[in-house]
Amino acid sequence: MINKESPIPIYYQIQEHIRENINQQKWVKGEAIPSERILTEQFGVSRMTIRQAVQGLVDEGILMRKRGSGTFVSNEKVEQPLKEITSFTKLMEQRGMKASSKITLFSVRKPNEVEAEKLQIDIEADVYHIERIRLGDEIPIAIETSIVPCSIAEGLKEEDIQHSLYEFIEVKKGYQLGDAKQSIEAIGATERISKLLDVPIDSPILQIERVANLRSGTPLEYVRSQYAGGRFKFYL
Ligand code: 16G
Repeated sequence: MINKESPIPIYYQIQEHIRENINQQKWVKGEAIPSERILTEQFGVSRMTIRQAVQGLVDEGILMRKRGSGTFVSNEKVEQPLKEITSFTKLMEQRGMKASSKITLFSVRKPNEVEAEKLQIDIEADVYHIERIRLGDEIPIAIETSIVPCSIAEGLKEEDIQHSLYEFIEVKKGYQLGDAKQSIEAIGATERISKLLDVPIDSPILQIERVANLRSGTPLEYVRSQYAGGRFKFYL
């Protein structure tokens, strides 16, 4: 299978084989690929070469590592429509994926000037500061930092944001969601983003900033998020 005399680097030849296996659906999307040991035997090359080949495809987003359970063929990207406000939990459920969150910060504090202006609240009013890593089928997809006025989400608990913030707002507080203003820009993964989303440093990230309003027009949330560019896309 591998031509060691060829000027084409061996790791590259292996990557071509792997791509072909995926295109021909011998290796199925969402399923684990054979272990390094098996690939080493199959291709008759060193483990180092297999690692180099696999890492390149992971960096491209074609393969994906799941901590503790191996390397998988990536699924399609998660798509989010931009014409309506969709909760992350609902978006995942619609796609038959399991949504989960790791809460990295949950506190009540005073807003800074930008936050107070975006949320149209007094600088002395309290806000919830929520930072979550959002996962789909255990794969980290986004880091979300939401600032929400306490006057709207009073009584919000950790278990609520563990599940769905928007469900709390709609079901427990009885509000209806309205519209939002949102910007999307490209950045490279910083060291922190790279750690939290489990992507290489400098890999493409979609950075979102938005203010979401209740149906009444009152601002509900000022959110800044970083989405792994290889796992997510927006459409309109
Ligand atoms: C989406 C929203 C985010 C909101 C979250 C609530 C975008 C870009 N972001 O991720 O602003 O906080 O949903 O999700 O649409 P939850 O109801 O699952 O907590």
